[in-house]
Amino acid sequence: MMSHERQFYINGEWVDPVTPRTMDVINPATEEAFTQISLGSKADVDLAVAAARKAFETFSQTTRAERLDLLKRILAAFQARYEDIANAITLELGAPVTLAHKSQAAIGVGHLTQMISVLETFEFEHMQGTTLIAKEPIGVVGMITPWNWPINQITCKVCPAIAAGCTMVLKPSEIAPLDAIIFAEVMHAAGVPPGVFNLVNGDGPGVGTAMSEHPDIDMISFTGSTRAGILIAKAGADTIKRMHQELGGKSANILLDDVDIEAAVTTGVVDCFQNTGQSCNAPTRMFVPAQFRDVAVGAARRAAESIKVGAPSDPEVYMGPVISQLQYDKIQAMIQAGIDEGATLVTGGTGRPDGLNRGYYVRPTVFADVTPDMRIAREEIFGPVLSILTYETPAQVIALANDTVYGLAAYVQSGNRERAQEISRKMRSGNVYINYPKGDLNAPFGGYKQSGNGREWGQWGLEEFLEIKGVVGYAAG
Ligand code: TXE
Repeated sequence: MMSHERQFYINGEWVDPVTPRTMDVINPATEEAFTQISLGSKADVDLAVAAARKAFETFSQTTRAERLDLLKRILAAFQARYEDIANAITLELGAPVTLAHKSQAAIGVGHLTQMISVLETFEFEHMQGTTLIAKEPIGVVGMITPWNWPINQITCKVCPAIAAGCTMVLKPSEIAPLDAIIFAEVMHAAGVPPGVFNLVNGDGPGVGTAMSEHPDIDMISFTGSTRAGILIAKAGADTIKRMHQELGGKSANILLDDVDIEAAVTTGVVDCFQNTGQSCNAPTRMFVPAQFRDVAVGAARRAAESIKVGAPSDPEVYMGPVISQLQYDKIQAMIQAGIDEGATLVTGGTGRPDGLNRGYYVRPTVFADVTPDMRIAREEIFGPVLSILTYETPAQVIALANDTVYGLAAYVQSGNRERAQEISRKMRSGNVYINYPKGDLNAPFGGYKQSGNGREWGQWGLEEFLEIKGVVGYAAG
């Protein structure tokens, strides 16, 4: 194993925690601890923030060319450790090797590449008459990230922060911290100046709260549960920090009556169960025209039953275990709630899939005849559980899709692009995906309503890390 697992990366060096405290890291496929990390405290956060504050003095003054060069070096160093990062994500998250290599690690390269191209042409300042409008780095950023797409969430915060000229302290999820430790090694290998990037491992109440309250942190960029997002916002309120938050979701997938139902349902199921259903924008509420209910249910059953569930080391496996005992129990309770509330269990259900008695494996589960008031239609489950609802008219499905406290993503499937476009404009969500498109890393990513504040990815992500200054009278009038 790596030698840095029990250390933190502060001011360009690997250091021991101020007060030793360790936690086991569990492999969700075996339920066994395979290593330990250190959990930090406020004292470690103070050291990291002081280093970041000091480094900001010089890093904020670097040129675009210098930061471009740095991002290119980070990209090269990341590619050199690509296999290690993918393997770490398989070990700690239980992500199947194919997903870990082709999606989880790949998106890190995607964000780095995208940010290099954004930074090449981004306009940091312009004149508005005689007034200068200048966009400047916000300062020291605290980054708190979750475990479900760990390197995605780290890189989509770190890349724009570097591009902006910010310095940072990262606290990754304590249950999937290894990829972040390797990422810190990548930053070191790339020659990131001391103090620009710092890593402190720890839990939410300890390190997370210390960061949220810290008077020398100018902004928190957080991805995780709405529950933690509320606590972080409250803890940060006294210091008027900027709060960027990417929180939960309960995304609708609207199938219009002009679509190939069989195909649209099949892709909807496969997308919903990607990463074992542990994605904030998973299309978990599938809306089908009432007349196609039976066709849709049949297609969903076939799609769910053909998904290969098993050991993450098997390249043929699509669905590995969920991350933890806690998530496993939560998902089991939600499946039971669906049964108790009278939804039709189409396939799956509680308990482990046949033959998988060890590891946090969940059965790919589809419910039909779900009504909008049921818990499985309202709450984020974060597991492989799909709810199928029916509707009669386009106006009704728009209202149903928007009837949620969340507003992260919506999906629309139609044979008629104009109809899909019209619906996309009526969705109260930060993202809409029409006809299962290829991803766009320069599209803004983030939520309306209780799914969060602010946007990530590409130029939109970069804007988040900038203050705007107006210098009136900059030019002679
Ligand atoms: O997330 P937490 P959990 C949702 C999903 C899932 C649920 C629980 O519904 O079932 O969250 O997952 C840090 N102050 N999402 O409990 O607790 C924590 O240490 C500061 C949605 O694992 O939100 C970790 O680094 N920080 C999601 C990070 O927050 C705190 C991704 C996320 O952990 C904190 C993951 C506190 N008080 C889960 N409490 C998405 N939006 O993609 C926790 N943390």
